[in-house]
Amino acid sequence: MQNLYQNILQAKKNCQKLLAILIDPEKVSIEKAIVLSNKIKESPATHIFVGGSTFSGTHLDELISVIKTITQLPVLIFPGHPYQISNAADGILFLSLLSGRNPEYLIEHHINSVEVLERSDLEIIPTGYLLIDGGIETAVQRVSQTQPIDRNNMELVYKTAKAGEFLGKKLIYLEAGSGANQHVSLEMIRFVSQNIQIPLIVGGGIRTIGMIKAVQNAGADLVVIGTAFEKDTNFFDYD
Ligand code: 1GP
Repeated sequence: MQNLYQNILQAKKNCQKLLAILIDPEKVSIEKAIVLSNKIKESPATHIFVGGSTFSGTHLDELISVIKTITQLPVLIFPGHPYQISNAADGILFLSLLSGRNPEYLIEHHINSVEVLERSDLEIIPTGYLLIDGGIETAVQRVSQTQPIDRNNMELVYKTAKAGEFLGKKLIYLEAGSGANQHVSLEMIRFVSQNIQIPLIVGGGIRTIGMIKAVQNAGADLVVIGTAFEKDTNFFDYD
């Protein structure tokens, strides 16, 4: 069994930056997953994330199994609902939407996930998830019926992330939302990463290799890209 969290911590300790490619099961068929996985194998990705706020289909287990037959990379799911949990993955970012005040996304879905998680072999990684305004109304916002935090509100984002750390979250995830116009600002990433001890994930609206590097240099330990790679699987060839 892999020790996903320990590996993330170790990478942080060694200043090794991590990169996850997001596969949204809502948009990706099994056929497309095969193409994407083969491309991911040649890319610098260190993790594969599988998730999407609106997914309600039935091919999740198969999709993850296919990905895992093609790549050796760890697959982490980050479900917005208990029915988006798949035991075919290696681990789960067990998210609390700390930027919002909707009890369903703070505790209710978690309670409803207990039975399925107890039966699974997934490594469970408690994660504080903060939605930051990225200039568009995102699916997370719509589905969770919560508002993102203003992208300039450093203090609130920092205090929310820090409260998450005090609550025992093992990761903080700053999310501008898939397809965001603007990723989380470098200033905010710098401020949060300098003031928390746990690893920081940043995703949403990161569209170029230059942006990946800038976000990593600002302090993100793990960067997530979805749309840019999905639209152009040659994304990493332009380095
Ligand atoms: C993962 O939602 C992001 O955090 C993915 O965003 O699709 O904009 O890369 P993009």
